[in-house]
Amino acid sequence: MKRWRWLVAAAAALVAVGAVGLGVWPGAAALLNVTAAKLTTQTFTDVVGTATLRPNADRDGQTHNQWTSSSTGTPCNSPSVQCYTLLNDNNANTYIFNSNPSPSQQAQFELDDAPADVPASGSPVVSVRVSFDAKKSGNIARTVGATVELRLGTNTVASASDSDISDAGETVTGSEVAVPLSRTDVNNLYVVVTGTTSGGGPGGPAVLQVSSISVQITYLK
Ligand SMILES: [Ca+2]
Ligand SMILES: [Ca+2]
Ligand SMILES: [Ca+2]
Repeated sequence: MKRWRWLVAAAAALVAVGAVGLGVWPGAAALLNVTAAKLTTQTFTDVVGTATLRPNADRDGQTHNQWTSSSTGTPCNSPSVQCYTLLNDNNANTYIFNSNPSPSQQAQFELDDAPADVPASGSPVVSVRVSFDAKKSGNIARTVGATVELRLGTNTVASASDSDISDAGETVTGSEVAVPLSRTDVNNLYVVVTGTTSGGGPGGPAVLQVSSISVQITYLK
């Protein structure tokens, strides 16, 4: 009985990855052939793996980025301020924030490397999905938006975005994107956080808070 549940779950995961791949990625046919071949030779539970990558280092060095640490109240680009720790601690009360955010004000973070069971050859990672938690504070009569882009070099691989972040706080999850990535590609992924401000009215600036960032990867073992 237990074994059948594993089989059904594994088959569903493969169909999901394949369906996304067919729509977006030209190599989807090859992927489906590879997964079909694995199905005949491997245990079903070994075919697909998932992992969550979280920020593990500040990336923007001394760049003037206008983002501030909630724990120290100092700019993320100040020496010795480690803003990434606020984004991977599973604590909504710790965050980076930007008063009156605009798209030119980026905060960048490195991500965890691929887990040990991601194969070292080929392009085992087949899809990625970006999520983050954000909240609006300050002058909530204004509208703030937030975007987290997943980048490899100068290319944006995937993103999550919401043009109207609520003052109650919300989780923003991007689309699952089918993309072939090598293990080295995964190790080099990083995220870029930006915001927008629109609307007006009296009062001070609106504040965008980002308290968590995660990237889910799906790979073939
Ligand atoms: Ca946090
Ligand atoms: Ca929203
Ligand atoms: Ca990395």
